Amino acid sequence: MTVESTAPRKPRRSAGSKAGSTGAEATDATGTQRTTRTTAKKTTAKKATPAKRAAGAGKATGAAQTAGPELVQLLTPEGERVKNAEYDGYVADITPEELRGLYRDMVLTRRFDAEATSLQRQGELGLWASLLGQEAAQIGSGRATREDDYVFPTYREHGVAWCRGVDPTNLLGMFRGVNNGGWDPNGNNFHLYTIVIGSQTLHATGYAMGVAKDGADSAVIAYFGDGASSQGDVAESFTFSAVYNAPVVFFCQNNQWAISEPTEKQTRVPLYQRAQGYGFPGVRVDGNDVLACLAVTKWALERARNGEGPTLVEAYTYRMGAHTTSDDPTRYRGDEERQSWEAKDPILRLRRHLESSNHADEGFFAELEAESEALGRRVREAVRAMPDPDHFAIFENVYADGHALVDEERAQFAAYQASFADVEGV
Ligand SMILES: Cc1ncc(C[n+]2csc(CCOP(=O)(O)OP(=O)(O)O)c2C)c(N)n1
Ligand SMILES: [Mg+2]
Repeated sequence: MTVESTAPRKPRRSAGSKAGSTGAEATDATGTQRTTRTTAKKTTAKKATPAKRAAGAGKATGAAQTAGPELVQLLTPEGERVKNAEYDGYVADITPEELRGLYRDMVLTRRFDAEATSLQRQGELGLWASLLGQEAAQIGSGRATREDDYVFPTYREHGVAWCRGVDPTNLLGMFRGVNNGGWDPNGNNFHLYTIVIGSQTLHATGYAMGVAKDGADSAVIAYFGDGASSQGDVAESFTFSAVYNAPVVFFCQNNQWAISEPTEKQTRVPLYQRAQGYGFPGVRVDGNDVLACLAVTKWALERARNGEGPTLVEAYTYRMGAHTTSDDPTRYRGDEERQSWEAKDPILRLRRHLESSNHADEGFFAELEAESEALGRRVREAVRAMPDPDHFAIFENVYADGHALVDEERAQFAAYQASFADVEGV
């Protein structure tokens, strides 16, 4: 059984109940209980090198990545299509052309993301949060949404933005520091990036409650991370969406890390199981399997549209790169962990499937490569051409009708600017 229903069930062995265990226990993706941090450290410490010890619990997070009874998977890492009675129906009519489309989405998103990372290194952006490794989770779920659905992202949802039709160059303005957002959220029903961790789940819940009151049959989807799951905002969103039966999907990308904190420090149980306590279903999907992410998100959105309320989807994936360009992951995790996830690369897996099913030929891949190059060029040129904002623009969108404090701050800033008037060359 993959879906956590709200029906009463046999109690699970409670976390940390095993005699003599000093650490919490959680069920991993293989469906077996694993002992987290404290005991994991003890058992691995013997052979661990200093670097491995520094990675600490990270070793445990990297260990449990094979498909198990809890993980919904439709494509194996080798690209083999596996049957799933519950979710096959949601992708049963997918055409080879659509499969190629998903592949193209992932390749172009990765290319855009790599370009943005390079642009940050070249000083063109102040910061970048890479989605490397999370392409399937984002493209699968993003392509499951309908035009009239509304999406509330974090700051890493570049693939979802792509699916919503937001021009990728628009994502870069905020990271360059030339605007406060970069796109009209209502243009594509894709809210602005949200940096305050977890807060967008509340925005999404409130919005979804409004959708229900309007009697619309659209749905709302909120993206957040494993670390965000510890935020009070997320807990409140779960409570409110449940009791108001709001048409919202909570899409948690469990990329195993919240900056330097491993997921197992956020929770004693797999994250998807949290939903049960709030009275709605939770499901864990292979976040590196674009087809499974598409199917599971379609199912969850359908529930929302049918008036069945919220769903929690935990996309089990991995952040292949640094948290942001300001982060150095070698300080808290080892290479082996990344290598184990490289073998499950979301793009490679779909490519293997396309090739073994004869759904794509060399010409397709070559054309896509050329398209990627062109996208990279377009993004570079667009960023370099972004004009600096008017220095006073920052004061314009704080309040609709002006505010005394903002007026005061504007005046202070004007005086500060004026103080440079006699400095040569300024
Ligand atoms: C309320 C709040 N607390 C702390 C931070 C600093 N912060 C930025 S990203 C981050 C980690 C988030 O991890 P996760 O939710 O797993 O998302 P990921 O970055 O892995 O996608 C933290 C703590 C913040 N932006 N907002
Ligand atoms: Mg995370």
